[in-house]
Amino acid sequence: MTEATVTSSAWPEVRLALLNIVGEKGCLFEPGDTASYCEDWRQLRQGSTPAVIRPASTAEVSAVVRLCAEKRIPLVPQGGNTNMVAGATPSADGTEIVLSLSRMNKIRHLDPVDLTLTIDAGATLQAAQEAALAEGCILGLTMGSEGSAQIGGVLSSNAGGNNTVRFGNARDLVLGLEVVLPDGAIWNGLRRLRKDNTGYCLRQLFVGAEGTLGIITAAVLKMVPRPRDLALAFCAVSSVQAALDLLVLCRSHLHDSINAFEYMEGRVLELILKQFPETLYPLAKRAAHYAWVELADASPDAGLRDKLEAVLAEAMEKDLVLDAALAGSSSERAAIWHLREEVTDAQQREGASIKNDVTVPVSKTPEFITRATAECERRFPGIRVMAYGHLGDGNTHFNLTVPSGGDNAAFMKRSHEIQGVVNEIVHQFDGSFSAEHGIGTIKSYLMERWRGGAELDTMRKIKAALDPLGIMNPGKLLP
Ligand code: 2HG
Ligand code: ZN
Repeated sequence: MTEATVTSSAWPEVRLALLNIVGEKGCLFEPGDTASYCEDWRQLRQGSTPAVIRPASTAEVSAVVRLCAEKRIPLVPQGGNTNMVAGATPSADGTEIVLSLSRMNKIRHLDPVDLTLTIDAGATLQAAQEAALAEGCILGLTMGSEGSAQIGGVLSSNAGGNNTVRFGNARDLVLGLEVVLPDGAIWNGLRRLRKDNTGYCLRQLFVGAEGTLGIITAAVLKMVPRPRDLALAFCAVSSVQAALDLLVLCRSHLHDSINAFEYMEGRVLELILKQFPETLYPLAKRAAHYAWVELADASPDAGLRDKLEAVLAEAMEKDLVLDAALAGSSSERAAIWHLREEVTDAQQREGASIKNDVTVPVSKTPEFITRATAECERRFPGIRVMAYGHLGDGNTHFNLTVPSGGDNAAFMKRSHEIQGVVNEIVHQFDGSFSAEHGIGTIKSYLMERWRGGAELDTMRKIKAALDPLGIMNPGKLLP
């Protein structure tokens, strides 16, 4: 049981102790200063906190956690606050302290021979990528929010993104972690080893745990040599199935080079062009379905553009691809990716939207999209299905936008009912209701229904063993 100590008479003493640990610079107490930490960026949850604490070192994090454990004060770790499921938002009752990692943003070590980057949790993903690139390497993780998303949050939510098809999720990049445990102890597992077969894989317990088991303060991430040859095509394809057939064709010729394979329905692209009319559209005609195919190779002489053109020509003969634009320069490449990256903001501007970040086996994606679209349109007249995502991973963002002119609040009130319809279909395809965005506050109600029984029981036992006081990010992940 946690006590709402921050609202009690003990608070002045706690406040002083926090000031002693992190200093004035590390404490925000005024509502005007803490407000932006209290709301998720989608503005779905409005929390409240008496303090945002911003430690500058692992030792400070440890001292803050130790104090909070002693006083039974819940803590909400927060990175760049770009989470899709309100996983870093404090509760509304003002009893939880936000612990922001943003002042811990140093590169600790970078080794181009080991191909490892050791970095503080508060550094942004973009800063990590820039550091890697300066040594001729990259991190195999890229996403629209990388300028703000911080490494601790990226790992805690096991984020995915556009390169997962090649490099896996955030989880697959982690060789080592440093974690402050719920009693304040520091686990230094910052090992730069490719092989380390020594019992339970503790680091993977904290990746995807959404800060409910401890606070990630630093990580060792895998790098790869930077590609010296890249090819990117934006394709109009004849159907979702055609996009999938194109993926299979690309695999059979170019498997090792596929860096990204993304799909988008035509109506999603229309929404982007409506909300961002200045966006470049690189083809002569609009289409009902699109795919992005990116290839990368460490060799400058890989000839990827020619290889991609040859595969696209074959795909055109098979009527899979209707038209395609190949990026001829880095600015064209950026523009083509920009078209994909504007999707989240375009939906946000258009009005209320219910997100379903789902996966089914890759082979079932076309059938899933067709069935789920028909069912949603039948059950919720006027609803606008916005289906797109990481087809190479079977991960569809099956998002649902409010009917044109519809009431945003009334639509959002039906979230659970609408998600219920989608998730029943996901289940029929042996899929998952959360592919890469995690659970947070928004999706925790789904855990009982879809992960109940032995799986949820085991998760609860792990939580109770590591965080018996229940002070780490309460209300997230576990229902
Ligand atoms: C993407 O793939 C992100 O663009 C965001 O995962 C998806 O906004 C979304 O639902
Ligand atoms: Zn995504």
